[in-house]
Amino acid sequence: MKKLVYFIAITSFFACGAEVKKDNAPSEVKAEAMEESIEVVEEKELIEIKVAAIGESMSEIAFEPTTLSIPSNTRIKLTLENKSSAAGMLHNFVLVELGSGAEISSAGIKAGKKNNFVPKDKRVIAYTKIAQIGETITVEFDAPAKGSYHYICTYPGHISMVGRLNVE
Ligand SMILES: [Cu+2]
Repeated sequence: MKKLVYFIAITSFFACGAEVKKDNAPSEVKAEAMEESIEVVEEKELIEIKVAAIGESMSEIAFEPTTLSIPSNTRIKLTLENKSSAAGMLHNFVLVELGSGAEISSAGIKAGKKNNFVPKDKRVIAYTKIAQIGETITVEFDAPAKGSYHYICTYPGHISMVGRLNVE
């Protein structure tokens, strides 16, 4: 006679929560790593600058003012207003290294409208997109190092639009 032996396997199902692994080590490590990766953001003074682009003909177009002075180690909030009203008088504001304006302008024409006539060039410090007639555009950027810089309009043909920014 065969003896049938039944093995009764009792499987215990532990409900969720019966044994929650208490191991905080990984999350603590993660928190430390996050703290390390958070950069200390220095609160910089915000300096507001307003620049107008004016003129109804190629001989009139200009920035107003043509000289700006700002303190160093600040954050600049620059507003460009296109005050021209004649058709096609579009402008941008491009802050560049002193003396690089002519090269940036011609490279800007190659960069084309889709790039707001601003080339990818390390001498470009900050810029606005092209402002339509009557449009106001604001950009924010950190003031560059102490020194003098040019601001130009890289819209094709507007090479006469130039100003000087002094960081003091
Ligand atoms: Cu212009």
